[in-house]
Amino acid sequence: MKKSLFLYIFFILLSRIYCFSAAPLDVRITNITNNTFAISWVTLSSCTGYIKYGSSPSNISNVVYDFRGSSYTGSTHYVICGEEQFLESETTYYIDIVSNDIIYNNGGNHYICTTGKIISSPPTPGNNLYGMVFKDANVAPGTIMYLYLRNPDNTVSQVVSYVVEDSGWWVINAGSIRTQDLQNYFQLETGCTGVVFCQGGIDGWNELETGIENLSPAPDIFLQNYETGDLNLDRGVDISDVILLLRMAIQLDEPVVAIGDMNEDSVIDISDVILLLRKAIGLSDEG
Ligand SMILES: [Ca+2]
Ligand SMILES: [Ca+2]
Repeated sequence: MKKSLFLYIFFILLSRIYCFSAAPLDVRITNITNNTFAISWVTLSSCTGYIKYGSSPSNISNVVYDFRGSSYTGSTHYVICGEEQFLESETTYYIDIVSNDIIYNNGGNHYICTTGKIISSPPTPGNNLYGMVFKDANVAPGTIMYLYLRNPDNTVSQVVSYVVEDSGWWVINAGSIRTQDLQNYFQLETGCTGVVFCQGGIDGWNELETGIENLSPAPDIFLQNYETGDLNLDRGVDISDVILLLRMAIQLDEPVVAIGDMNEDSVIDISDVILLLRKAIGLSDEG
């Protein structure tokens, strides 16, 4: 029964003609103000990317490109909406991602962002939180930093983000971070911590939680590799990773050897798929 279910899932997914390596992974909407937001995602292969958005699901036609330009290609993607577009406050926007010219509409539901209200008072000037991100001995530009703040009473802020610069630095001003419901600026209490997640796509990830006083500057952050076999970069190995690897093994998708090569022979083939399937269903191959 289990076996036939797997075969059925494989058949359904293999019959899709689109390329999974362009599919947006870890899509996040951050930096929401009354008139801007950022939407970011990663892809397994180097892709072009832009968004289409509109204030109604039936009219998603406005285009915004990656902030690095319309000709940018890469595996981390970051679009800032509202700097050159006019967005209304407290308004819901519907967003589709276009990756390598394929439209991804979140399974028909679209990605959704509701802008915040206009806060009448200006933000109190806050500390800059800043630091550097590395991959091994080199800086890791293009890594997307996500950060939120947590007070000792467990109230948390909205999530803000920043793309690591060519120099390796990131910087976020703590003063303009809003509360989670976007209704006001977040008031730091004594003992506030910052929770950081670094998304480097196939270059890896890392996370850090520390007192906010330790974020000016933050300790250097080194990207660590995703677990071998975790092809959808969700920090776990399951059957959806096996399907991705199978597609690579039979050349429906671009192989990602760095993550998918289970037996470390520098190629992706069906023996890797079998090893990953065993891992995914809990038949450990260790020992
Ligand atoms: Ca996974
Ligand atoms: Ca292999």
